[in-house]
Amino acid sequence: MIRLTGRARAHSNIALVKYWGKRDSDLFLPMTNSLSLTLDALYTDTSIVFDSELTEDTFTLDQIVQSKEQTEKLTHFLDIIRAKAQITSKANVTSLNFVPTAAGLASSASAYAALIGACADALGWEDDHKSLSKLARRGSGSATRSLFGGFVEWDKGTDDSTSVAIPIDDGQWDIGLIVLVLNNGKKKISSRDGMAHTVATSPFYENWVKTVPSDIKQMKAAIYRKDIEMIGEIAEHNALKMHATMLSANPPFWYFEPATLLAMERIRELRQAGYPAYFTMDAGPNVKIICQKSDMTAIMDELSHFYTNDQMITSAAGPDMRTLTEEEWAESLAKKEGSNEYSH
Ligand code: 2P0
Repeated sequence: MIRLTGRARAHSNIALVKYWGKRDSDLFLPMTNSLSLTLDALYTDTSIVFDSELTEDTFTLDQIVQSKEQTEKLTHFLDIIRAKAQITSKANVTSLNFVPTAAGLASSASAYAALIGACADALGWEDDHKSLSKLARRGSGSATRSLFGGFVEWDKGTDDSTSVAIPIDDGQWDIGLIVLVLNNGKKKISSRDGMAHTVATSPFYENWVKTVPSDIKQMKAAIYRKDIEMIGEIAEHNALKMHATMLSANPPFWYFEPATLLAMERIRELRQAGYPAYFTMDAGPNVKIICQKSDMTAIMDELSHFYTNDQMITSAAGPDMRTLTEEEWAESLAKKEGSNEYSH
């Protein structure tokens, strides 16, 4: 019997210049570069055991054994890893999502970044985050960026070996993000389907592709200058451009809900009140506020008329993916079991 065990933690990320569309859906090569901020507050811990005696892969998420269908994507990903490692053993995968109560924010980004970290740990691979980001990409595009902390660019590259994440800045300065949880239900259209439909049918899509390079360039200059107004303005414009490609798809679709639009208005009001605060939205109704870390408490105060404390999750920039010791994994399990503060 051969058993190989590994464990890792990776944090979620929010794109400030979005990834929306693939040019190769098998290799997950994106149409454009994207750029994100990794979040300290949201992460996934994953443990994997490759075991030569197993007959199939199993996947347990937040202490619930997942169905065969729910395990399919994971198996597809593990097949890529097994081929690279030249092994055939099936695996038991256990993941814990650390996302504050009822946030509905579990992300495939932290999931696949933690999984590739755990695989590398189990297989004794050299800890090369860049190479691991390429492999995480094969599980989910946004996972490419979650290998690194702070601000991260995903270079679209020219092929499998060059489509990779690049750390830009550690984000350890006065920038933070508040996630406004407006609806924690499961989204109606997956990002994967939504982006494929947009690429295929939106007449605006080619303009999206044309304008992203300049958003990336300006965003990098803004980060370099730690210019929060400029970061926020580019991020808002970029998010709305992405959502406009969905409104112009045929048939059209959108992730916004009335509460989303209201939140956008309220963030504009925050700006009028003097806070540099900007919004961005992904493939769902929740709104993320980009702001100064030092303003987060005051902004939460202002917004407390409209939202409960549970609906506002504050985060600073998060760290790189890292492996976990056996003790740290045991602590995570205990935290999950013992705490009401976290749920799935
Ligand atoms: C992003 N999103 O850049 C964009 C913005 C959603 C909107 O990456 O098909 O779950 O697994 O590559 O990574 C969500 O897409 O899609 C996403 P796949 P993924 O964060």
